[in-house]
Amino acid sequence: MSTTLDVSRRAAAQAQPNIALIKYWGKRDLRLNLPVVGSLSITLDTLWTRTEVRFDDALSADTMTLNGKVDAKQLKRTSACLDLLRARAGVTTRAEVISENNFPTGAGLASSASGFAAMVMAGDAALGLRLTPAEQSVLARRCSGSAARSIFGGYVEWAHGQQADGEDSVATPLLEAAAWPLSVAVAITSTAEKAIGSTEGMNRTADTSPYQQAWIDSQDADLAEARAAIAARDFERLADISEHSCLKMHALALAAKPGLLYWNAATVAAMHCVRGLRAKGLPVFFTIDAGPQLKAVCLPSAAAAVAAALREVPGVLNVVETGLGGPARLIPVADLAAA
Ligand code: 2P0
Repeated sequence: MSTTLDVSRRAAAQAQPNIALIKYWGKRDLRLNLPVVGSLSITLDTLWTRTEVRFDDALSADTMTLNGKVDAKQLKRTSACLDLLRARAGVTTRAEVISENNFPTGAGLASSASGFAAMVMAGDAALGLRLTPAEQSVLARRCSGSAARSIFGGYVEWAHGQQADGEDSVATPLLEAAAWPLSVAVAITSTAEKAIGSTEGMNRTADTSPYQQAWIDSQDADLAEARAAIAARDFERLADISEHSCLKMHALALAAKPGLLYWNAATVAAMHCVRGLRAKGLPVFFTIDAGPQLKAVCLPSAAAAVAAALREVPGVLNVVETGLGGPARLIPVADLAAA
């Protein structure tokens, strides 16, 4: 087995964050990063991570640069992800990783989803592994759970899986973005990095929340309901089940000890704003992840009114409008330098 590469190899990829409508929260295997529940998401369009991976035998250690700054904090997880790629290739060559996000990192905007999906795709190409998208999804899952979903575009389901080795806990695309193009308005209420990361939050929840088993037991019905709503392009049905899953996940986490409170005052005000718009007949619902941003999902006909209303909510700093996007993809290495 070769432990070095003959030449310096590099590739770049772009992936977009995804937003879960039926949430992932909880791990059944920490090492393999297997979830206690399946989840279902939409991949976004105009928010992205672009990542270049360059394997070079001259390097003595991996390096990670995020948005132009050396990022020591992300290096451990980056190296762990690169180790999975190196193991597949049978090499020990270290890599330089250069990554750019066009949105705030670590603030509940799913930067780890797009980040690790892009890294796996670029690393795969740089090493010439020729993985299938499903294999990329499995590797991305091990780096960050939600990254499994960002390999694909549109509507995506990440399966809980049955196998002990986790190889069937993989995302699959349900429907292309163009088949039911929804709009998303992200209300940014803070750009600070969250105090408690998702992994820590999930583990605390599993250890201390009295609702953990109820969460697990009710997930399959929620997934079936969301799948049916998407198949029927039934917005009201998708809205109801998505808000339910979001509020249930937060109720579960709020009941941990100590309770996990990811919302700020503006998040709650924005929830009331969206509920008010919906009561007036606008096709819109909210979802919120492990951070204070609110994502309003709506039919494109309502997008301008939803964004305008959220901009008026006290404490909302900015509203980013986007549609649904496609899968992760390779990009020319030069694109990153131009970003
Ligand atoms: C989700 N979240 O389904 C849920 C809802 C946040 C709330 O996936 O520990 O960064 O890397 O597997 O994927 C965020 O968790 O967690 C997340 P790890 P990840 O989108």
